Amino acid sequence: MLRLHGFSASNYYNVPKLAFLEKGIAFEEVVSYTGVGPKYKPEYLDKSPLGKVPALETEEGFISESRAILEYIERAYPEHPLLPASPFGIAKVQELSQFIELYFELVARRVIPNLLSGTTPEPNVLKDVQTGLTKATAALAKLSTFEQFAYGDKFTMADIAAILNLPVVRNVGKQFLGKDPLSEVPGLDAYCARMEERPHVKTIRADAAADRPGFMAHLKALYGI
Ligand SMILES: N[C@@H](CCC(=O)N[C@@H](CS)C(=O)NCC(=O)O)C(=O)O
Repeated sequence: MLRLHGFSASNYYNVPKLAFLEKGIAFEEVVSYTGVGPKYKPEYLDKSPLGKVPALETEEGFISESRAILEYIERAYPEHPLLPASPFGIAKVQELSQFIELYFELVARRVIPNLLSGTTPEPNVLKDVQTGLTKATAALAKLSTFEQFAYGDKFTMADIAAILNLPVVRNVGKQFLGKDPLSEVPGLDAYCARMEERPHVKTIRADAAADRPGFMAHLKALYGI
């Protein structure tokens, strides 16, 4: 059986996890928190070269990088597709997914250590984060109206990207920028509320909440934060 390594409080781990759930594919979860190295699970570096979560264990070997894992899942298990049929549709879903990851998640991620440790970000870092998120927020409405799904009339990988990454941006905005920048995107609040009603999204949220104390205890034990 496919074994997914990582932890449920991780948005990246939840990318393949939500894909498995939505596609109805059986998988096993193996808990590995971040911070692999000499003090914690050094063998994990053979699964994911930079020690990042998630890693997928298949009969042929390990795959790291959530995007590569998603592509593997989609090709190995074509039923209940998470991509449209047309080449153009596929490209648009990939475009939106990549946009969300590069220009929202990775920008907001710079201050996640502050969010987790309750510390104040460096002013220059915070300024960069604000500038990046403001630019991306204005551009997002050009890629999706969020009328039904993130792209088109079916649930796709773009919804997975939106569901898992945009809450991180909202949290960073509310905590450090004095507002949730995404509430300005037309249709997005209603879209997010609809997505939260999906049974598998509820599972992802419940598992993330249940995992958070374990993750925080791990951070304290490993890094003292
Ligand atoms: N590009 C990677 C990013 C994964 C990632 O950053 N995961 C975080 C947990 S949410 C992690 O493992 N961080 C530890 C580290 O970067 O050393 C992917 O898409 O899988």
